[in-house]
Amino acid sequence: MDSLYENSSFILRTVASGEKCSRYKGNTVMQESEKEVYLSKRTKVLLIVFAVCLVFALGGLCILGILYVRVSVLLSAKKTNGTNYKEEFYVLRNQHKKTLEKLSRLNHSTGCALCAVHWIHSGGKCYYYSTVRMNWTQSRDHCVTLGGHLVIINSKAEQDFVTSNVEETHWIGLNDLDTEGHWVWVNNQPVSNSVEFWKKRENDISEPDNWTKVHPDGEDCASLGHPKGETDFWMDAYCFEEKKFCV
Ligand SMILES: *[C@@H]1O[C@H](CO)[C@@H](O)[C@H](O)[C@H]1NC(C)=O
Ligand SMILES: *[C@@H]1O[C@H](CO)[C@@H](O)[C@H](O)[C@H]1NC(C)=O
Ligand SMILES: *[C@@H]1O[C@H](CO)[C@@H](O)[C@H](O)[C@H]1NC(C)=O
Ligand SMILES: *[C@@H]1O[C@H](CO)[C@@H](O)[C@H](O)[C@H]1NC(C)=O
Ligand SMILES: [Ca+2]
Ligand SMILES: [Ca+2]
Repeated sequence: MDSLYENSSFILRTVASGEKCSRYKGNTVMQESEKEVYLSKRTKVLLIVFAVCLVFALGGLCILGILYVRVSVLLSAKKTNGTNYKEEFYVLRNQHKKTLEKLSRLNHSTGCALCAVHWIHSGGKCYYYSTVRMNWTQSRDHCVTLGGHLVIINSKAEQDFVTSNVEETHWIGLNDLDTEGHWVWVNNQPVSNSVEFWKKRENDISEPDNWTKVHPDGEDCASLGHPKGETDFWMDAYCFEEKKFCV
């Protein structure tokens, strides 16, 4: 009995332990199925997240594509615009160059005036005859403010042109203020022996005569003619005299 009891208890115990075991086994089975459910849920979530990401990525790509197309359209428009302006610029620059060449040819060949208003064109130079009278230094300085200088006569043609337009004595850009008897132009060039138009007198002293009868300092400034008489030759005169002038 005792042993039976013992046995039975053992059986019971084994049953109990078996139960435990089976319960345990059942537990593990349940856990595994839960795991499966859990895993599939996770997969679903992951899939959804992935899908959402995909949608977003596709949307982004679409937007990028649209932007790219727009920008490339704008860029190509600008490019054609730019090349158009470039071509236009080259055409205009060419025209400008040709016009300048034509002008310069006109300037040198014909006597076509390209001088400011009230200035007279001759031989590629512009001349201006003053309407006011000033002493020589004033005249010289005034010419500079007009953008020129007192006239410098370099040829017979120029002498003829300049004197053809004057009816009274005018200052020219010639003086011997620095060194008596050494006549220089306002550009510091000395008078050429071959190009000078001093008044010559057959039986009397020729110009420049440094006349001292009116003023003891003598005459140091050159003019066309004198206050009474011809104007187509040079004479030295008193620098303080007021005369018209050519520029
Ligand atoms: C060129 O540019 C001008 C000024 O930016 C604009 O008005 C014009 O529409 C453009 N032309 C083309 C063909 O893009
Ligand atoms: C024409 O000649 C004048 C006088 O020499 C000069 O000042 C002017 O610049 C010239 N004009 C052209 C277009 O060459
Ligand atoms: C001109 O006159 C001045 C003043 O009398 C005198 O100093 C000078 O030597 C004269 N020049 C000539 C070339 O006679
Ligand atoms: C010329 O005139 C100015 C202004 O009236 C005067 O200051 C200057 O001394 C004069 N020069 C001569 C050489 O007379
Ligand atoms: Ca003199
Ligand atoms: Ca004189």
